[in-house]
Amino acid sequence: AAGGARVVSTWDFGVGANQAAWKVLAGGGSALDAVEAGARWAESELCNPTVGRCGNPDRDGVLSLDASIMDGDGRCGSVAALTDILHPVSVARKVMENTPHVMLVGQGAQQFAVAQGFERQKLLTPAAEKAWRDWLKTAQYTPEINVERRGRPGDSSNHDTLGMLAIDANGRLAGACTTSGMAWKLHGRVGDSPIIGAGLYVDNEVGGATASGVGEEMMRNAASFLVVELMRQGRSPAEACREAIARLVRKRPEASKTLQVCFLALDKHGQVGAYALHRGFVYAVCDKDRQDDLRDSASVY
Ligand code: SD4
Repeated sequence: AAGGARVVSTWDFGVGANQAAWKVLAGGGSALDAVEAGARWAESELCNPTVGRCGNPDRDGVLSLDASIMDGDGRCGSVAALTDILHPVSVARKVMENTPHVMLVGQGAQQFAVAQGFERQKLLTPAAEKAWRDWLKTAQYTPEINVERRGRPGDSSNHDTLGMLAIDANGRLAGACTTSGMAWKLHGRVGDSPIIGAGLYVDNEVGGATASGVGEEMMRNAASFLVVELMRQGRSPAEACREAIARLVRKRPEASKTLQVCFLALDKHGQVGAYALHRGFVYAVCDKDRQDDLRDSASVY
């Protein structure tokens, strides 16, 4: 049933997320259901300091989650600065399906989630709270390149924001993005992940793109939209990602030396491409031939 279905995800924990999504695709399910399942896997996984319940909090010690979901037909939904709800991606899907809106934030998003049957629960883990207390000793906000990839002490796996794109057996595309954002961000800060066009964009006519890294850079450039539009003009997914990164470097040559930005794209034919500012970005590809393919992205630096 899976045919030409394929799912791709950011970072090495994308392998596990892809496998959760693949169960849906292999059963003939939709790309939309697949990316939701994959993102939910990442949100529950223990222990990822940049996604879901294990995420690091903001500088006030509050764990606030951002997520988005988009179908290739243009439907989309997102939540930002959501607290105490385990599955932001599923709340984003409810925003898409059960409201006339695209995005809900903060208290309103939580209120909506509870009204939709999601349970409120305390999410901040003792490890994240300890990391925050350690951070408070210096309280310096200087995002390090790929810092999340190193995971926590004693945690051998590497993680970061999950961006996922899928194409199903019927050639329909969908994407999802879920994150706890930049650790130690200002309370109320929203990143690119829940912003349609910045952290995620999908169009059945062309393909989809998603991003990871310092979200402010993607938001300045409507970056995922840019990658999709470059593909629309004929670039391959890899070329489109590379050109979007090149534009970022041209605009902010100094900042781009110290910040990480990573793009991942999938076109409507199932072709995959990626590009990053700095070395270290990896992405996972899963289809009927191979379910645990992990690839290194090319980069500028
Ligand atoms: C953000 N892009 O909130 C996300 C964070 C990320 O590794 O990808 N972190 O800016």
